[in-house]
Amino acid sequence: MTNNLKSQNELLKESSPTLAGNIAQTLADAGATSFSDDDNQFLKFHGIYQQDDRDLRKTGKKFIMMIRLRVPGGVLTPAQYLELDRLSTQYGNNTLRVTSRQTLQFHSVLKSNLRATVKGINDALLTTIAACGDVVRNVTASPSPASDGVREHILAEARKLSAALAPRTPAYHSIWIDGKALDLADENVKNFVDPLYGKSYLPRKFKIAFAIPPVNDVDVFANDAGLIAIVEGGKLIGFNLAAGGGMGRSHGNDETFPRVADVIGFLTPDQVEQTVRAVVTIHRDFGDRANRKHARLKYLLADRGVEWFRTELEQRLGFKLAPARPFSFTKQGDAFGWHEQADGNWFLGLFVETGRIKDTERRQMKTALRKIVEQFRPEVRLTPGNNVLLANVRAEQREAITALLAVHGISVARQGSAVRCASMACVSLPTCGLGLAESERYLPDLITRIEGLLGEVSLGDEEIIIRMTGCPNGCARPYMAEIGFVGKAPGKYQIWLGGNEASTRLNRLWKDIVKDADVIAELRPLLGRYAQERRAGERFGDWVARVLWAEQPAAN
Ligand code: SRM
Ligand code: SF4
Repeated sequence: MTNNLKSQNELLKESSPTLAGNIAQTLADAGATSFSDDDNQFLKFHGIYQQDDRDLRKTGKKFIMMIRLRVPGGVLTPAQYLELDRLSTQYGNNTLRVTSRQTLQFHSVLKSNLRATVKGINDALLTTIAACGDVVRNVTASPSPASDGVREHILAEARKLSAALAPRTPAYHSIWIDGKALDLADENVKNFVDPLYGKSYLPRKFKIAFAIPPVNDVDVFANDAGLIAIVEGGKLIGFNLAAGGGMGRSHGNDETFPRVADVIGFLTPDQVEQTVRAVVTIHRDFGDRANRKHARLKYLLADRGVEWFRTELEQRLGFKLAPARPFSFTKQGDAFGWHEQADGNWFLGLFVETGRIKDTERRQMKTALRKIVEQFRPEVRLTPGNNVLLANVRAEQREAITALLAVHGISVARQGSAVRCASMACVSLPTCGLGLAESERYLPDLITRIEGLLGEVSLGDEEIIIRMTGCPNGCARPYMAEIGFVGKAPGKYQIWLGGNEASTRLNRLWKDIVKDADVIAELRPLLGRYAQERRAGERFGDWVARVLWAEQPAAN
Protein backbone atom coordinates (compact mmCIF):
# COMPACT_ATOMS: atom_id res chain seq x y z
CA MET A 1 0.00 0.00 0.00
CA THR A 2 1.43 3.41 -0.91
CA ASN A 3 1.38 6.40 1.34
CA ASN A 4 -1.20 8.32 -0.62
CA LEU A 5 -3.67 5.48 -0.11
CA LYS A 6 -3.41 5.73 3.66
CA SER A 7 -6.03 7.67 5.56
CA GLN A 8 -5.10 10.88 7.40
CA ASN A 9 -5.26 9.03 10.73
CA GLU A 10 -2.63 6.56 9.52
CA LEU A 11 -0.20 9.32 8.57
CA LEU A 12 -0.79 11.05 11.87
CA LYS A 13 -0.12 7.92 13.95
CA GLU A 14 3.08 7.24 12.00
CA SER A 15 4.24 10.79 12.62
CA SER A 16 4.12 10.37 16.41
CA PRO A 17 4.31 6.71 17.50
CA THR A 18 4.51 7.80 21.15
CA LEU A 19 1.02 9.33 20.73
CA ALA A 20 2.29 12.40 22.59
CA GLY A 21 1.45 15.00 19.94
CA ASN A 22 1.37 18.42 21.58
CA ILE A 23 -0.95 17.36 24.38
CA ALA A 24 1.42 18.33 27.21
CA GLN A 25 2.14 21.74 25.68
CA THR A 26 -1.57 22.54 25.26
CA LEU A 27 -2.29 21.33 28.78
CA ALA A 28 0.36 23.72 30.07
CA ASP A 29 -1.16 26.63 28.13
CA ALA A 30 -3.71 27.98 30.61
CA GLY A 31 -5.19 30.26 27.95
CA ALA A 32 -6.15 27.40 25.63
CA THR A 33 -9.60 25.90 26.20
CA SER A 34 -9.24 23.17 23.60
CA PHE A 35 -6.79 20.93 21.72
CA SER A 36 -5.90 20.91 18.02
CA ASP A 37 -7.55 18.43 15.64
CA ASP A 38 -4.40 16.31 15.52
CA ASP A 39 -4.14 16.19 19.29
CA ASN A 40 -7.78 15.17 19.46
CA GLN A 41 -6.82 12.01 17.62
CA PHE A 42 -3.90 11.30 19.98
CA LEU A 43 -6.04 12.09 23.05
CA LYS A 44 -8.34 9.19 22.18
CA PHE A 45 -5.53 6.70 22.84
CA HIS A 46 -5.24 8.32 26.29
CA GLY A 47 -8.96 7.66 26.88
CA ILE A 48 -10.13 11.21 26.22
CA TYR A 49 -12.53 12.74 23.68
CA GLN A 50 -12.77 16.45 23.16
CA GLN A 51 -16.43 17.28 22.68
CA ASP A 52 -18.63 20.33 22.74
CA ASP A 53 -21.98 20.64 24.47
CA ARG A 54 -24.40 20.41 21.56
CA ASP A 55 -27.22 22.00 23.56
CA LEU A 56 -25.15 25.19 23.69
CA ARG A 57 -24.06 25.32 20.05
CA LYS A 58 -26.55 28.05 19.15
CA THR A 59 -25.01 30.38 21.71
CA GLY A 60 -21.39 29.44 21.06
CA LYS A 61 -19.08 26.44 21.34
CA LYS A 62 -18.25 25.16 24.83
CA PHE A 63 -15.46 22.59 24.79
CA ILE A 64 -15.82 19.73 27.25
CA MET A 65 -13.88 16.51 27.68
CA MET A 66 -15.18 12.99 28.01
CA ILE A 67 -12.85 10.66 29.92
CA ARG A 68 -13.28 6.89 29.66
CA LEU A 69 -11.64 4.41 32.00
CA ARG A 70 -10.25 1.03 31.13
CA VAL A 71 -11.53 -1.45 33.71
CA PRO A 72 -11.11 -5.01 32.41
CA GLY A 73 -14.02 -7.13 33.62
CA GLY A 74 -15.65 -4.00 35.12
CA VAL A 75 -14.64 -4.67 38.73
CA LEU A 76 -13.91 -1.73 41.07
CA THR A 77 -12.88 -1.85 44.71
CA PRO A 78 -15.00 0.24 47.10
CA ALA A 79 -12.14 2.75 47.47
CA GLN A 80 -11.84 3.11 43.70
CA TYR A 81 -15.56 3.66 43.26
CA LEU A 82 -15.63 6.32 45.97
CA GLU A 83 -12.72 8.16 44.38
CA LEU A 84 -14.39 8.12 40.95
CA ASP A 85 -17.61 9.36 42.52
CA ARG A 86 -15.68 12.22 44.14
CA LEU A 87 -13.84 13.14 40.93
CA SER A 88 -17.09 13.21 38.95
CA THR A 89 -18.53 15.69 41.45
CA GLN A 90 -15.43 17.85 41.60
CA TYR A 91 -14.51 17.92 37.91
CA GLY A 92 -17.31 16.34 35.86
CA ASN A 93 -21.05 16.97 35.59
CA ASN A 94 -21.77 15.10 38.84
CA THR A 95 -22.74 11.94 36.97
CA LEU A 96 -20.92 8.71 36.16
CA ARG A 97 -21.89 6.91 32.97
CA VAL A 98 -21.69 3.11 33.00
CA THR A 99 -20.81 2.14 29.44
CA SER A 100 -21.87 -0.78 27.29
CA ARG A 101 -18.31 -2.11 27.64
CA GLN A 102 -18.36 -2.33 31.40
CA THR A 103 -16.47 0.78 32.32
CA LEU A 104 -17.21 4.35 33.41
CA GLN A 105 -17.13 7.68 31.61
CA PHE A 106 -16.86 11.18 32.99
CA HIS A 107 -18.58 13.85 30.92
CA SER A 108 -18.16 17.63 30.77
CA VAL A 109 -14.69 17.91 32.25
CA LEU A 110 -13.11 21.26 31.37
CA LYS A 111 -9.65 21.27 29.83
CA SER A 112 -8.36 23.09 32.91
CA ASN A 113 -9.41 20.11 35.09
CA LEU A 114 -8.37 17.38 32.70
CA ARG A 115 -4.97 16.53 34.13
CA ALA A 116 -6.20 16.57 37.74
CA THR A 117 -8.99 14.16 36.81
CA VAL A 118 -6.79 11.72 34.88
CA LYS A 119 -4.13 11.90 37.60
CA GLY A 120 -6.81 11.25 40.23
CA ILE A 121 -7.97 8.19 38.28
CA ASN A 122 -4.39 6.88 38.16
CA ASP A 123 -3.87 7.62 41.83
CA ALA A 124 -6.81 5.29 42.46
CA LEU A 125 -4.80 2.59 40.63
CA LEU A 126 -7.00 2.81 37.55
CA THR A 127 -6.16 4.02 34.07
CA THR A 128 -7.63 5.55 30.95
CA ILE A 129 -4.95 4.49 28.47
CA ALA A 130 -6.34 2.55 25.52
CA ALA A 131 -9.94 3.07 26.61
CA CYS A 132 -10.34 4.63 23.15
CA GLY A 133 -8.17 4.74 20.00
CA ASP A 134 -6.93 2.20 17.43
CA VAL A 135 -5.89 -0.39 20.00
CA VAL A 136 -7.39 -3.20 22.06
CA ARG A 137 -10.18 -1.56 24.09
CA ASN A 138 -11.62 -2.49 27.46
CA VAL A 139 -11.72 -6.28 27.72
CA THR A 140 -15.14 -7.30 28.98
CA ALA A 141 -16.00 -10.38 31.05
CA SER A 142 -19.19 -11.83 32.43
CA PRO A 143 -19.82 -9.75 35.57
CA SER A 144 -22.18 -11.95 37.54
CA PRO A 145 -20.75 -13.29 40.79
CA ALA A 146 -23.61 -15.83 40.82
CA SER A 147 -21.70 -18.39 38.78
CA ASP A 148 -19.17 -20.73 40.36
CA GLY A 149 -15.45 -20.19 41.02
CA VAL A 150 -14.80 -20.17 37.27
CA ARG A 151 -15.62 -16.48 37.11
CA GLU A 152 -12.58 -15.55 39.19
CA HIS A 153 -10.39 -17.42 36.78
CA ILE A 154 -12.00 -15.65 33.83
CA LEU A 155 -11.72 -12.22 35.43
CA ALA A 156 -8.02 -12.91 35.95
CA GLU A 157 -7.70 -13.92 32.26
CA ALA A 158 -9.44 -10.71 31.16
CA ARG A 159 -7.12 -8.58 33.30
CA LYS A 160 -4.03 -10.46 32.12
CA LEU A 161 -4.99 -10.10 28.46
CA SER A 162 -5.81 -6.43 28.88
CA ALA A 163 -2.40 -5.78 30.43
CA ALA A 164 -0.56 -7.88 27.82
CA LEU A 165 -2.16 -6.01 24.91
CA ALA A 166 -1.89 -2.49 26.32
CA PRO A 167 0.20 0.03 24.37
CA ARG A 168 3.62 0.71 25.85
CA THR A 169 4.09 4.41 25.05
CA PRO A 170 5.92 6.38 27.76
CA ALA A 171 3.81 9.44 26.85
CA TYR A 172 0.84 8.53 29.03
CA HIS A 173 2.87 8.39 32.24
CA SER A 174 4.85 11.47 31.36
CA ILE A 175 1.87 13.70 30.50
CA TRP A 176 -0.68 12.61 33.09
CA ILE A 177 1.34 11.32 36.03
CA ASP A 178 4.56 13.36 35.86
CA GLY A 179 2.81 16.34 34.32
CA LYS A 180 5.45 17.05 31.70
CA ALA A 181 6.12 16.66 27.98
CA LEU A 182 8.20 13.75 26.73
CA ASP A 183 11.90 14.47 26.47
CA LEU A 184 12.39 14.37 22.72
CA ALA A 185 16.18 14.24 23.13
CA ASP A 186 15.88 10.90 24.91
CA GLU A 187 16.92 8.11 22.51
CA ASN A 188 14.17 5.80 23.85
CA VAL A 189 11.57 8.42 23.03
CA LYS A 190 13.07 9.26 19.63
CA ASN A 191 13.14 5.63 18.55
CA PHE A 192 9.97 4.49 20.25
CA VAL A 193 7.94 1.90 18.36
CA ASP A 194 5.28 -0.10 20.17
CA PRO A 195 6.33 -3.77 20.29
CA LEU A 196 2.85 -5.06 19.44
CA TYR A 197 1.22 -2.21 17.56
CA GLY A 198 4.21 -0.94 15.59
CA LYS A 199 4.42 2.67 14.42
CA SER A 200 0.85 3.07 13.26
CA TYR A 201 -1.12 0.98 15.77
CA LEU A 202 -4.19 -0.89 14.49
CA PRO A 203 -6.22 0.22 11.49
CA ARG A 204 -9.18 0.61 13.89
CA LYS A 205 -10.38 -0.28 17.39
CA PHE A 206 -10.33 -3.93 18.53
CA LYS A 207 -12.73 -5.39 21.11
CA ILE A 208 -12.49 -8.55 23.20
CA ALA A 209 -15.05 -10.23 25.49
CA PHE A 210 -15.10 -13.31 27.72
CA ALA A 211 -18.49 -15.04 28.05
CA ILE A 212 -19.61 -17.87 30.30
CA PRO A 213 -22.46 -19.87 28.71
CA PRO A 214 -25.39 -20.10 29.06
CA VAL A 215 -25.50 -16.32 29.79
CA ASN A 216 -24.38 -14.03 26.98
CA ASP A 217 -24.31 -10.92 29.17
CA VAL A 218 -21.26 -9.54 27.34
CA ASP A 219 -22.79 -9.81 23.85
CA VAL A 220 -19.80 -11.89 22.83
CA PHE A 221 -20.64 -12.09 19.12
CA ALA A 222 -20.51 -8.30 18.75
CA ASN A 223 -16.76 -8.33 19.48
CA ASP A 224 -13.71 -8.56 17.24
CA ALA A 225 -12.57 -11.49 19.37
CA GLY A 226 -14.75 -13.47 21.76
CA LEU A 227 -13.71 -16.12 24.23
CA ILE A 228 -16.51 -18.47 25.13
CA ALA A 229 -15.69 -20.41 28.29
CA ILE A 230 -16.03 -24.19 28.14
CA VAL A 231 -16.65 -25.50 31.62
CA GLU A 232 -16.82 -29.21 32.39
CA GLY A 233 -17.52 -30.63 35.83
CA GLY A 234 -17.19 -27.16 37.34
CA LYS A 235 -13.69 -26.71 35.82
CA LEU A 236 -12.65 -24.28 33.11
CA ILE A 237 -11.07 -26.41 30.40
CA GLY A 238 -10.68 -23.72 27.75
CA PHE A 239 -12.42 -21.34 25.38
CA ASN A 240 -13.97 -21.34 21.96
CA LEU A 241 -12.53 -18.45 20.00
CA ALA A 242 -14.99 -16.32 18.01
CA ALA A 243 -13.77 -13.61 15.64
CA GLY A 244 -15.07 -10.88 13.39
CA GLY A 245 -18.07 -9.41 15.20
CA GLY A 246 -19.01 -5.73 15.22
CA MET A 247 -21.98 -3.41 15.06
CA GLY A 248 -20.95 -0.18 13.31
CA ARG A 249 -22.55 0.82 10.03
CA SER A 250 -23.30 4.08 8.24
CA HIS A 251 -26.63 5.20 6.81
CA GLY A 252 -26.72 4.90 3.02
CA ASN A 253 -23.54 2.84 2.80
CA ASP A 254 -24.33 -0.85 2.20
CA GLU A 255 -20.68 -1.72 2.37
CA THR A 256 -20.85 -1.16 6.12
CA PHE A 257 -22.87 -3.61 8.20
CA PRO A 258 -23.22 -5.23 11.61
CA ARG A 259 -21.85 -8.76 11.79
CA VAL A 260 -21.90 -11.57 14.34
CA ALA A 261 -18.53 -13.22 15.03
CA ASP A 262 -17.72 -16.67 13.62
CA VAL A 263 -16.69 -19.47 15.96
CA ILE A 264 -13.17 -20.45 14.87
CA GLY A 265 -11.94 -23.21 17.19
CA PHE A 266 -11.05 -24.29 20.73
CA LEU A 267 -8.12 -23.07 22.88
CA THR A 268 -6.77 -24.24 26.20
CA PRO A 269 -6.37 -21.46 28.81
CA ASP A 270 -2.59 -21.33 28.26
CA GLN A 271 -3.14 -20.63 24.53
CA VAL A 272 -5.39 -17.60 25.03
CA GLU A 273 -2.85 -14.78 25.10
CA GLN A 274 -0.77 -16.09 22.23
CA THR A 275 -3.85 -16.70 20.10
CA VAL A 276 -5.60 -13.40 20.74
CA ARG A 277 -2.31 -11.59 20.17
CA ALA A 278 -2.07 -13.36 16.80
CA VAL A 279 -5.63 -12.30 15.93
CA VAL A 280 -4.71 -8.71 16.78
CA THR A 281 -1.66 -8.91 14.50
CA ILE A 282 -3.83 -10.21 11.64
CA HIS A 283 -5.96 -7.10 12.05
CA ARG A 284 -2.82 -4.97 12.30
CA ASP A 285 -1.25 -6.43 9.15
CA PHE A 286 -4.26 -6.95 6.88
CA GLY A 287 -6.86 -4.41 8.06
CA ASP A 288 -7.83 -1.64 5.65
CA ARG A 289 -5.65 1.41 6.31
CA ALA A 290 -7.12 3.48 3.50
CA ASN A 291 -10.79 3.43 4.45
CA ARG A 292 -11.62 3.68 8.16
CA LYS A 293 -15.20 2.67 7.48
CA HIS A 294 -13.93 -0.68 6.20
CA ALA A 295 -11.12 -1.18 8.66
CA ARG A 296 -12.57 -3.39 11.40
CA LEU A 297 -11.56 -7.05 11.61
CA LYS A 298 -15.12 -8.07 10.66
CA TYR A 299 -14.57 -6.85 7.08
CA LEU A 300 -11.48 -9.06 6.74
CA LEU A 301 -13.57 -12.08 7.71
CA ALA A 302 -16.44 -10.99 5.49
CA ASP A 303 -14.18 -10.30 2.48
CA ARG A 304 -11.64 -13.12 2.75
CA GLY A 305 -13.70 -15.79 4.51
CA VAL A 306 -13.39 -17.78 7.70
CA GLU A 307 -11.11 -20.41 6.13
CA TRP A 308 -8.59 -17.77 5.07
CA PHE A 309 -8.68 -16.37 8.60
CA ARG A 310 -8.21 -19.75 10.29
CA THR A 311 -5.29 -20.65 8.00
CA GLU A 312 -3.58 -17.29 8.60
CA LEU A 313 -4.10 -17.62 12.35
CA GLU A 314 -2.75 -21.19 12.48
CA GLN A 315 0.25 -20.15 10.41
CA ARG A 316 1.07 -17.39 12.89
CA LEU A 317 0.53 -19.70 15.86
CA GLY A 318 2.47 -22.62 14.45
CA PHE A 319 -0.23 -25.07 15.56
CA LYS A 320 -3.70 -26.10 14.48
CA LEU A 321 -6.71 -25.03 16.52
CA ALA A 322 -8.79 -27.84 17.96
CA PRO A 323 -12.40 -27.97 16.73
CA ALA A 324 -14.81 -25.77 18.69
CA ARG A 325 -16.53 -27.50 21.63
CA PRO A 326 -20.33 -27.55 21.92
CA PHE A 327 -21.83 -24.63 23.87
CA SER A 328 -25.19 -22.97 24.15
CA PHE A 329 -26.34 -19.50 25.13
CA THR A 330 -29.89 -19.19 26.36
CA LYS A 331 -30.07 -15.62 27.62
CA GLN A 332 -28.45 -12.25 28.02
CA GLY A 333 -28.98 -9.46 30.52
CA ASP A 334 -28.16 -8.80 34.14
CA ALA A 335 -29.52 -10.40 37.29
CA PHE A 336 -31.42 -7.73 39.25
CA GLY A 337 -32.25 -7.90 42.93
CA TRP A 338 -30.54 -10.00 45.60
CA HIS A 339 -28.74 -13.23 44.64
CA GLU A 340 -26.56 -15.59 46.61
CA GLN A 341 -22.97 -15.97 45.41
CA ALA A 342 -21.14 -19.28 45.21
CA ASP A 343 -19.19 -18.31 48.38
CA GLY A 344 -22.31 -17.68 50.48
CA ASN A 345 -22.12 -13.89 50.25
CA TRP A 346 -24.75 -11.97 48.28
CA PHE A 347 -24.81 -9.59 45.34
CA LEU A 348 -27.38 -6.97 44.42
CA GLY A 349 -28.17 -6.22 40.77
CA LEU A 350 -29.24 -2.61 40.30
CA PHE A 351 -30.88 -1.36 37.13
CA VAL A 352 -29.24 1.94 36.16
CA GLU A 353 -31.52 3.48 33.58
CA THR A 354 -29.51 4.26 30.40
CA GLY A 355 -26.36 3.68 32.46
CA ARG A 356 -26.36 7.16 34.01
CA ILE A 357 -25.53 7.17 37.72
CA LYS A 358 -27.05 10.47 38.83
CA ASP A 359 -29.39 12.06 41.33
CA THR A 360 -32.83 13.22 40.25
CA GLU A 361 -35.68 14.50 42.36
CA ARG A 362 -37.33 11.07 42.32
CA ARG A 363 -34.30 8.78 42.55
CA GLN A 364 -30.91 9.59 44.05
CA MET A 365 -28.90 6.68 42.65
CA LYS A 366 -25.55 8.48 42.89
CA THR A 367 -25.94 9.44 46.53
CA ALA A 368 -27.37 6.04 47.45
CA LEU A 369 -24.47 4.18 45.83
CA ARG A 370 -21.94 6.43 47.53
CA LYS A 371 -23.51 5.89 50.95
CA ILE A 372 -23.77 2.12 50.46
CA VAL A 373 -20.17 1.83 49.33
CA GLU A 374 -18.96 4.05 52.19
CA GLN A 375 -20.90 2.13 54.81
CA PHE A 376 -20.88 -1.49 53.61
CA ARG A 377 -17.81 -1.60 51.30
CA PRO A 378 -19.19 -3.88 48.56
CA GLU A 379 -17.21 -4.51 45.40
CA VAL A 380 -18.75 -2.51 42.52
CA ARG A 381 -19.17 -4.45 39.28
CA LEU A 382 -20.11 -2.66 36.09
CA THR A 383 -22.03 -4.64 33.48
CA PRO A 384 -22.05 -4.48 29.67
CA GLY A 385 -25.80 -3.88 30.03
CA ASN A 386 -24.97 -0.46 31.59
CA ASN A 387 -25.93 -1.64 35.07
CA VAL A 388 -24.25 -2.10 38.46
CA LEU A 389 -23.84 -5.14 40.69
CA LEU A 390 -22.84 -4.69 44.32
CA ALA A 391 -20.93 -7.84 45.24
CA ASN A 392 -19.59 -9.61 48.32
CA VAL A 393 -22.34 -8.36 50.60
CA ARG A 394 -22.81 -10.25 53.86
CA ALA A 395 -26.28 -11.72 54.41
CA GLU A 396 -26.91 -9.54 57.46
CA GLN A 397 -26.14 -6.33 55.50
CA ARG A 398 -28.87 -6.86 52.91
CA GLU A 399 -31.77 -5.38 54.83
CA ALA A 400 -29.97 -2.12 55.62
CA ILE A 401 -28.84 -1.71 51.99
CA THR A 402 -32.37 -2.32 50.71
CA ALA A 403 -33.68 0.25 53.21
CA LEU A 404 -31.04 2.81 52.26
CA LEU A 405 -31.98 2.48 48.60
CA ALA A 406 -35.66 2.88 49.43
CA VAL A 407 -34.96 6.18 51.21
CA HIS A 408 -33.37 7.36 47.95
CA GLY A 409 -36.35 6.36 45.79
CA ILE A 410 -35.09 2.97 44.59
CA SER A 411 -37.12 -0.15 45.27
CA VAL A 412 -35.01 -3.30 45.08
CA ALA A 413 -38.07 -5.49 44.61
CA ARG A 414 -39.54 -3.41 41.79
CA GLN A 415 -36.76 -1.66 39.90
CA GLY A 416 -38.78 -1.26 36.72
CA SER A 417 -40.96 -3.19 34.29
CA ALA A 418 -39.37 -6.13 32.46
CA VAL A 419 -39.18 -4.13 29.25
CA ARG A 420 -37.51 -1.17 30.97
CA CYS A 421 -34.96 -3.29 32.82
CA ALA A 422 -33.97 -4.99 29.55
CA SER A 423 -33.50 -1.68 27.69
CA MET A 424 -30.32 0.11 26.71
CA ALA A 425 -29.63 3.50 25.14
CA CYS A 426 -26.34 4.98 23.97
CA VAL A 427 -25.21 8.41 25.16
CA SER A 428 -25.89 10.52 22.05
CA LEU A 429 -26.93 14.15 22.70
CA PRO A 430 -25.73 16.47 24.06
CA THR A 431 -22.15 15.17 24.27
CA CYS A 432 -21.70 12.74 21.39
CA GLY A 433 -20.54 14.54 18.28
CA LEU A 434 -21.94 11.79 16.03
CA GLY A 435 -25.50 11.66 17.40
CA LEU A 436 -28.22 12.30 14.79
CA ALA A 437 -31.14 11.87 17.20
CA GLU A 438 -31.72 11.75 20.94
CA SER A 439 -31.12 8.43 22.69
CA GLU A 440 -30.26 8.44 26.44
CA ARG A 441 -32.53 11.44 27.06
CA TYR A 442 -35.41 10.02 25.01
CA LEU A 443 -35.61 6.26 25.59
CA PRO A 444 -37.00 6.36 29.17
CA ASP A 445 -40.10 8.26 27.98
CA LEU A 446 -40.54 6.03 24.97
CA ILE A 447 -40.36 2.98 27.23
CA THR A 448 -43.17 4.48 29.33
CA ARG A 449 -45.29 4.69 26.19
CA ILE A 450 -44.31 1.14 25.19
CA GLU A 451 -45.29 -0.10 28.67
CA GLY A 452 -48.72 1.44 28.03
CA LEU A 453 -48.93 -0.26 24.65
CA LEU A 454 -47.98 -3.65 26.09
CA GLY A 455 -50.84 -3.29 28.57
CA GLU A 456 -53.21 -2.27 25.79
CA VAL A 457 -52.49 -5.41 23.71
CA SER A 458 -52.62 -7.68 26.79
CA LEU A 459 -48.90 -8.35 26.93
CA GLY A 460 -48.63 -6.97 30.46
CA ASP A 461 -45.11 -7.19 31.88
CA GLU A 462 -43.62 -8.95 28.87
CA GLU A 463 -39.84 -8.64 28.47
CA ILE A 464 -38.80 -7.35 25.06
CA ILE A 465 -35.17 -6.36 24.56
CA ILE A 466 -35.18 -2.77 23.28
CA ARG A 467 -32.04 -0.84 22.47
CA MET A 468 -31.68 2.65 21.05
CA THR A 469 -28.79 4.54 19.51
CA GLY A 470 -28.64 8.11 18.24
CA CYS A 471 -26.81 7.06 15.06
CA PRO A 472 -25.95 3.87 13.16
CA ASN A 473 -22.59 3.28 14.91
CA GLY A 474 -24.34 0.88 17.25
CA CYS A 475 -22.88 1.75 20.67
CA ALA A 476 -25.80 0.11 22.56
CA ARG A 477 -25.62 -2.85 20.13
CA PRO A 478 -29.13 -2.16 18.72
CA TYR A 479 -28.72 -4.70 15.90
CA MET A 480 -28.80 -7.55 18.43
CA ALA A 481 -32.06 -6.33 20.06
CA GLU A 482 -35.58 -7.64 19.59
CA ILE A 483 -36.49 -4.01 18.80
CA GLY A 484 -33.68 -1.66 17.81
CA PHE A 485 -34.18 2.07 17.29
CA VAL A 486 -31.41 3.74 15.31
CA GLY A 487 -31.33 7.52 14.96
CA LYS A 488 -31.61 8.83 11.43
CA ALA A 489 -32.28 12.55 11.97
CA PRO A 490 -33.63 14.69 14.83
CA GLY A 491 -36.81 12.95 16.05
CA LYS A 492 -36.57 10.21 13.41
CA TYR A 493 -35.51 6.58 13.85
CA GLN A 494 -35.05 3.40 11.91
CA ILE A 495 -36.79 0.39 13.47
CA TRP A 496 -34.92 -2.93 13.43
CA LEU A 497 -36.70 -6.12 14.52
CA GLY A 498 -35.89 -9.73 15.30
CA GLY A 499 -32.89 -10.18 17.61
CA ASN A 500 -33.11 -13.02 20.12
CA GLU A 501 -32.84 -13.50 23.87
CA ALA A 502 -29.41 -15.16 23.66
CA SER A 503 -28.05 -12.32 21.51
CA THR A 504 -26.78 -14.67 18.84
CA ARG A 505 -28.90 -13.35 15.93
CA LEU A 506 -28.83 -10.01 14.12
CA ASN A 507 -32.13 -8.24 13.65
CA ARG A 508 -33.27 -6.73 10.33
CA LEU A 509 -34.37 -3.31 9.20
CA TRP A 510 -38.15 -3.05 9.37
CA LYS A 511 -38.83 0.64 8.72
CA ASP A 512 -36.31 3.18 7.53
CA ILE A 513 -37.77 6.41 8.90
CA VAL A 514 -40.31 6.65 11.70
CA LYS A 515 -41.03 9.92 13.48
CA ASP A 516 -40.91 9.59 17.26
CA ALA A 517 -44.60 10.58 17.43
CA ASP A 518 -45.43 7.61 15.18
CA VAL A 519 -43.39 4.92 16.90
CA ILE A 520 -46.26 3.57 19.00
CA ALA A 521 -48.65 3.50 16.03
CA GLU A 522 -45.98 1.58 14.12
CA LEU A 523 -45.49 -0.97 16.89
CA ARG A 524 -49.19 -1.41 17.82
CA PRO A 525 -50.22 -3.78 14.99
CA LEU A 526 -47.00 -5.78 15.34
CA LEU A 527 -47.34 -6.28 19.08
CA GLY A 528 -51.08 -6.95 18.65
CA ARG A 529 -50.38 -9.71 16.13
CA TYR A 530 -47.61 -11.11 18.30
CA ALA A 531 -49.99 -11.30 21.27
CA GLN A 532 -52.48 -13.22 19.13
CA GLU A 533 -50.17 -15.43 17.10
CA ARG A 534 -47.30 -16.33 19.36
CA ARG A 535 -46.61 -19.89 20.33
CA ALA A 536 -46.38 -20.80 24.00
CA GLY A 537 -43.40 -18.97 25.52
CA GLU A 538 -42.37 -17.48 22.16
CA ARG A 539 -40.54 -14.15 22.52
CA PHE A 540 -41.27 -11.14 20.31
CA GLY A 541 -37.94 -11.40 18.46
CA ASP A 542 -38.53 -15.08 17.70
CA TRP A 543 -42.06 -14.39 16.48
CA VAL A 544 -40.63 -11.70 14.18
CA ALA A 545 -38.07 -14.16 12.77
CA ARG A 546 -40.65 -16.93 12.32
CA VAL A 547 -43.60 -14.93 11.02
CA LEU A 548 -42.57 -11.48 9.76
CA TRP A 549 -39.39 -12.60 8.05
CA ALA A 550 -41.31 -15.36 6.27
CA GLU A 551 -43.85 -12.79 5.07
CA GLN A 552 -41.22 -10.23 4.05
CA PRO A 553 -37.99 -12.13 3.41
CA ALA A 554 -36.45 -9.18 1.59
CA ALA A 555 -37.18 -6.62 4.34
CA ASN A 556 -33.48 -6.03 4.81
FE1 SRM B 1 -19.18 3.72 20.71
C1 SRM B 1 -17.93 6.13 18.68
C2 SRM B 1 -19.89 6.01 23.05
C3 SRM B 1 -19.70 1.24 22.91
C4 SRM B 1 -19.37 1.50 18.13
N1 SRM B 1 -18.89 5.73 20.86
C5 SRM B 1 -18.30 6.53 19.93
C6 SRM B 1 -18.07 7.94 20.50
C7 SRM B 1 -16.71 7.97 21.11
C8 SRM B 1 -18.32 9.10 19.53
C9 SRM B 1 -17.17 9.66 18.74
O1 SRM B 1 -16.42 8.89 18.11
O2 SRM B 1 -17.04 10.88 18.73
C10 SRM B 1 -19.19 7.96 21.60
C11 SRM B 1 -18.97 8.91 22.77
C12 SRM B 1 -20.29 9.44 23.26
C13 SRM B 1 -20.23 10.17 24.54
O3 SRM B 1 -20.50 11.38 24.55
O4 SRM B 1 -19.96 9.57 25.57
C14 SRM B 1 -19.33 6.49 21.88
N2 SRM B 1 -19.59 3.65 22.64
C15 SRM B 1 -19.94 4.70 23.43
C16 SRM B 1 -20.46 4.25 24.76
C17 SRM B 1 -20.15 5.18 25.92
C18 SRM B 1 -21.96 4.04 24.61
C19 SRM B 1 -22.73 3.67 25.83
O5 SRM B 1 -23.92 4.01 25.80
O6 SRM B 1 -22.25 3.02 26.73
C20 SRM B 1 -19.79 2.86 24.84
C21 SRM B 1 -18.42 2.92 25.44
C22 SRM B 1 -17.81 1.56 25.49
C23 SRM B 1 -16.51 1.48 26.21
O7 SRM B 1 -16.51 1.61 27.43
O8 SRM B 1 -15.48 1.22 25.57
C24 SRM B 1 -19.66 2.53 23.36
N3 SRM B 1 -19.39 1.71 20.56
C25 SRM B 1 -19.72 0.87 21.58
C26 SRM B 1 -20.13 -0.40 21.07
C27 SRM B 1 -20.65 -1.57 21.89
C28 SRM B 1 -19.59 -2.54 22.25
O9 SRM B 1 -18.40 -2.31 22.04
O10 SRM B 1 -19.96 -3.60 22.77
C29 SRM B 1 -20.05 -0.32 19.69
C30 SRM B 1 -20.47 -1.42 18.69
C31 SRM B 1 -19.53 -2.56 18.61
C32 SRM B 1 -18.45 -2.27 17.63
O11 SRM B 1 -17.47 -1.63 17.98
O12 SRM B 1 -18.62 -2.66 16.48
C33 SRM B 1 -19.57 1.01 19.38
N4 SRM B 1 -18.69 3.79 18.76
C34 SRM B 1 -18.90 2.79 17.85
C35 SRM B 1 -18.54 3.26 16.54
C36 SRM B 1 -18.62 2.45 15.22
C37 SRM B 1 -17.40 1.66 14.99
C38 SRM B 1 -17.38 0.98 13.66
O13 SRM B 1 -16.82 -0.10 13.56
O14 SRM B 1 -17.90 1.52 12.70
C39 SRM B 1 -18.14 4.61 16.69
C40 SRM B 1 -17.67 5.57 15.59
C41 SRM B 1 -16.24 5.43 15.27
O15 SRM B 1 -15.49 4.68 15.90
O16 SRM B 1 -15.84 6.09 14.32
C42 SRM B 1 -18.25 4.91 18.09
FE1 SF4 C 1 -22.85 8.53 19.63
FE2 SF4 C 1 -23.83 7.06 17.68
FE3 SF4 C 1 -22.45 5.91 19.65
FE4 SF4 C 1 -24.84 6.86 20.15
S1 SF4 C 1 -24.38 5.20 18.71
S2 SF4 C 1 -23.01 7.21 21.40
S3 SF4 C 1 -24.96 8.63 18.83
S4 SF4 C 1 -21.64 7.33 18.17
